[in-house]
Amino acid sequence: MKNIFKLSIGFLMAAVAFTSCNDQKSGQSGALRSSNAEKVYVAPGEHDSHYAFISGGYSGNLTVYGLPSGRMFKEIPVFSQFPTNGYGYSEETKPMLETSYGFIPWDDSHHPDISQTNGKLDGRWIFINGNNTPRIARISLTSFETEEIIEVPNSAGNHSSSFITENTEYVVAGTRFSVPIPQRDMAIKEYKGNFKGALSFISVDPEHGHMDIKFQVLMPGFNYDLSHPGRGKSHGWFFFTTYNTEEANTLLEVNASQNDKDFIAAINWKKIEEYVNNGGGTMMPANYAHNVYDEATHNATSTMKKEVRVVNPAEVPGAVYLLPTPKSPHGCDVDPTGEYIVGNGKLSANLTVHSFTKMLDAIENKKFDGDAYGIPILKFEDVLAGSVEQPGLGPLHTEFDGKGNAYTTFFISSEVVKWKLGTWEVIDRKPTYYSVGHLTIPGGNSREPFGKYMFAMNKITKDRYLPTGPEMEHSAQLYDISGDKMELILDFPTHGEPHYAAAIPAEIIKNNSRKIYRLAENQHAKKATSDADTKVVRDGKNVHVYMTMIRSHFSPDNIEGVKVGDKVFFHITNLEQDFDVPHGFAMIGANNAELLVTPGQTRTLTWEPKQVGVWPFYCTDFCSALHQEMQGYVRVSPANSNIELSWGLGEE
Ligand code: RUQ
Ligand code: CUA
Repeated sequence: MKNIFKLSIGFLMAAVAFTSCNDQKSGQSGALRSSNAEKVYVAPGEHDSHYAFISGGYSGNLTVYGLPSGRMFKEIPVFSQFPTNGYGYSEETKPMLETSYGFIPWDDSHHPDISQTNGKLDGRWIFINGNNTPRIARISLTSFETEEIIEVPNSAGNHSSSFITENTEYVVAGTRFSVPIPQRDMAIKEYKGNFKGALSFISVDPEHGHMDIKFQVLMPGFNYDLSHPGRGKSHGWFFFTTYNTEEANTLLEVNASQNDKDFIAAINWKKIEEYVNNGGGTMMPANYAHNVYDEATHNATSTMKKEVRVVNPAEVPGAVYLLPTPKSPHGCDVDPTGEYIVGNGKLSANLTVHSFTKMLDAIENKKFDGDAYGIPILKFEDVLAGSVEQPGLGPLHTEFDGKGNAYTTFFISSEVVKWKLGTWEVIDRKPTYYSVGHLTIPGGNSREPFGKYMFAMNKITKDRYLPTGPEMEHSAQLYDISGDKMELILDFPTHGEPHYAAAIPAEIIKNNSRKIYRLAENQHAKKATSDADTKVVRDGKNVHVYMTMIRSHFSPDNIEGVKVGDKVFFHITNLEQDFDVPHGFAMIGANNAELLVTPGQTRTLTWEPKQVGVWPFYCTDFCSALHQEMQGYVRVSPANSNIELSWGLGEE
């Protein structure tokens, strides 16, 4: 009684304190207002209105959240092995992580982007870049599985990626580090003038989504930081921010901050595409992996590609221009109309906005200010649309709400600032906790944003949550942006380091979500689609087990005749044809991970028994009342034993 009393008094006092605070500065404390709690409350059993796909950064993966609840639904493995379901461990998925450097079990993923048709999110696929070992992945938004990964040659630090054009003609990947192209042994201090930056245009097959590098533009040796497609009137162009136009190779924090202005590189990809379609460009020897997962065979294959088409900008006059942009710009964002190109100069006091119309005019009238390696530099004043004066410190990224407003994050002053396109006036600012990087508005990178929610992804968490040792998960903050002022309505933790995120209304995706794989359509060469198909076959030292799983047994569940030194391949098919009934498989002493096999799917785990004995396996996913009974044994005999292979289920 007493405690309840104390609690309610405390609550009242807090409520009073926050209300008065709100009156004074319409502030950050809004999160505690009960009307805000209602805004994010999704009652048990109800669904969220939006999906958010948040990059996992150094987890290498992609996480799926619901908005407005901030609940995490799934982690989709992309560039990293994922013991939770065996991705990158099973024989079927290992080829997804092949590269020209061999098998790579990890990457650093940054910028997810959802496929578009006519500049609108179509919800078919989501693309994301591997930053460290340059790769682009395509993930199906039907199965929520990674279906394809293509390595990007001639690239290093694949950061100005992966952004797509408005009909998903291309997914574009730009290099952060310039490097010798082709790679060769040379002195680092000879960087300037010799290294190059490759901007890769990867075509996407409109029906199946298959990726192919159409061409790479070999640019001067700057750092290409971020990029965005033109849209609407500027469709056909692509814009990249650059820094280190000084081409320094050491102590970049000083040496790459010398120039008053770096550039936004504007690439007329339509023009280059036409040139390439007419046979332009040069085929250059290369070596890069192209990994494709086939949903019908449940298998991935990896192919090494041996050449890539490169284009020198000098070969295609009128295709590449440089727009001077103050000081080491990071984000490069294009508004929904395609008219404004926002460059966020990290060290600049103002935000610079270029005009696409003025850019075309400056090109037409040759308003140049010299060139860099033959690429015309447009006159700053002649392309400038306007600037937002002193909006904050350390601008990073900008998104749009489709109502004529832009929202920019400021890392140093830890805030999101809302400003008006065209008048450049600041309308609102709200703090973020703390040191915000990217922000996302559903569809905020398309012609039709859904300007109801915005969330900020912060780099530093500190006291926002209960402490969890020296490392805290990063935090996101959700704002209601439907009114004039932004209102903070929720804090939620994220996983890894979210760089960008892509979000979309749930209706566009949820009805297409796959429920099962049809057994009748399973084309896996080693499937067993009924207990009658199960068998164990010896091929020299390789033993192939064709196994099935169904509530609540494996077939076979007893296997004898395996020997030390054998390599056992468990090819396991889940016979369930019911939504959300995976079974797991784990084998004692296996040097990899479990398998989580979804209904109708076949997966293979390799096990190399090292010790004589009788060794159990079991189902890892609590699938039924008799889940604990879902188990079996493999008898392992000495290498020289002559025990014949035998297997069975239900034999006494
Ligand atoms: S970055 S926090 Cu990798 Cu997109 Cu700007
Ligand atoms: Cu199958 Cu537990």
